[in-house]
Amino acid sequence: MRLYLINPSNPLVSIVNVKESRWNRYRVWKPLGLMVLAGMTPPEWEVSIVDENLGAPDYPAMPRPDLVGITAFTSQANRAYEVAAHFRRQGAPVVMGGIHATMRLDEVMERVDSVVTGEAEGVWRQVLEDAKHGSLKRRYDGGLAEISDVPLARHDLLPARYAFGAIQTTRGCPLNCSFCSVTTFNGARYRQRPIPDVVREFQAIREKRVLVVDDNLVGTRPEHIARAKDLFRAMAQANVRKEWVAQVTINFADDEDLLALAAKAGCGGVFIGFESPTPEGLAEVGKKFNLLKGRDFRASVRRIQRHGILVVGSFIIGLDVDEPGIGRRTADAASQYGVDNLNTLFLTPLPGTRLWDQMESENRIALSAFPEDWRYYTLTFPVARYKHFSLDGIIQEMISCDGSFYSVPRILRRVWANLWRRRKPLISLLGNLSYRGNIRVNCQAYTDFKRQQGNRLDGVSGV
Ligand code: B12
Ligand code: SF4
Repeated sequence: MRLYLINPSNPLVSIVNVKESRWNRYRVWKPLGLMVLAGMTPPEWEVSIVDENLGAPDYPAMPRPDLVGITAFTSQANRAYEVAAHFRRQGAPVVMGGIHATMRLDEVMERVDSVVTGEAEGVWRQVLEDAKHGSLKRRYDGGLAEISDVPLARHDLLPARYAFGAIQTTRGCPLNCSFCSVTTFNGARYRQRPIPDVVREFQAIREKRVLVVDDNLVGTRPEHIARAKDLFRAMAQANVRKEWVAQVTINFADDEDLLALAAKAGCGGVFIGFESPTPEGLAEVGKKFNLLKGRDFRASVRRIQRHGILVVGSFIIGLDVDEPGIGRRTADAASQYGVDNLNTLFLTPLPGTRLWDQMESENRIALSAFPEDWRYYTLTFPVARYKHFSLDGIIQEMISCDGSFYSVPRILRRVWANLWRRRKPLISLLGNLSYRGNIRVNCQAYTDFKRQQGNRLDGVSGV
């Protein structure tokens, strides 16, 4: 039995070609969901994972499979449907799962033979059994998996062309920010995989560097933090020898022991969602958590960095409380907090979020010719009607934000500070130059976006 598991590309995101430059290896990330599915697939199935981000293969030249499984974030949905159509024309059954299939069930049902909603651990073997007997059901609902059932992912199946391996140690998030789909999809209960499984899986990863995909590696409550400490101790004890990066909330900074243990276990950098430079912005997205205990962001960031851990800050622009000048204000706040890199995104209504429900009810979703328009739901294009900005206005805010944070004097100041503190100055320089290089690519993307979508968006001038 032959199974293809496919991660479709979005050409607006997958502009990198790994063969062209070794540096591009740092911009493609492994499709862990498919590696987990492969980890649950019985040996009678011959499994191949196709990651189109490494280049789409010549599907017609490949042997006809007995089953095709496709994953997709919303931004990959168009391409997912193209790939599904190809295999269905060949007569191969197609099953789709993942976040988009779960949030847009009816749309996906029309385009594939079977849909798996939710986490797949509880139903995947049944799907394979049914496929083997030609009796696939139209829908399987995995709901939330028993966390101890999450298998070791198949880290051996993808080619050695990625800079980072990938692993997941927890699922779920209680914070339910308005723009985020994680609480709806993975639940509000924070679930932690057994520590021995995680350590064993780290040891099975060949790459030296690893992305921990958890939405919040350390969690928010004392018992979550205690478990994170146990995990880091176990990793250090087992000498896993990986340098890893992870997403955390700002409370990571509040516990010196936690920071020291994380650094000892190999933590090289963290992504933190600051979301907005204003308390009003944090209230709007529902992340007042960031402000608990009278938070001093600069001091928090410095505490993390003192352990040799780089901090990438993420912000959103286009909130209802944002006014002209928000781009510059965000860059200034990020510089003041002292983050090593800044990643700013457009407020984007993603299906299944509270923001989607709100914007849809207020008729504020500007790019809504679905499924075609999903390719713009990358958070790097303005797809909605923003309260205080025209389409051009919000793009200019983004350009001003990136231009200001990644100006040559600011980059030099950051690199100099890292040199002075002996804190990975070369990585800091390369990271900053890579983000600065992206500004040109982004500007070209905005120009193309306005050329292609300009007519449809002419009337978009705020709410
Ligand atoms: C790692 C990650 C990335 C990596 C992607 C690596 C990769 N190629 O997969 C990177 C950094 C590249 C990335 C990029 C983006 N991401 Co992202 N990312 C994540 C993150 C944190 C973890 C995903 C993961 O690996 N989970 C672990 C695996 C095991 O879980 P899973 O993929 O959900 O798979 C399970 C089930 O869904 C199901 N399943 C999945 N696929 C399939 C297929 C079949 C056939 C079946 C049966 C079942 C099945 O089975 C699996 C086991 O239970 C999620 C948050 C989250 N918790 O999901 C956001 C998330 C998926 N990303 C999100 C977004 C918005 C993006 C971006 C658009 C924007 C951005 N800048 O972040 C880009 C777009 C990339 C693109 N190509 O278009 C949103 C997506 C929402 C949506 N509706 O699409 C999420 C949910 C975060 C959020 N804030 O809401 N991301
Ligand atoms: S943005 Fe982060 S903190 Fe907020 S709900 Fe999503 S995963 Fe949780």
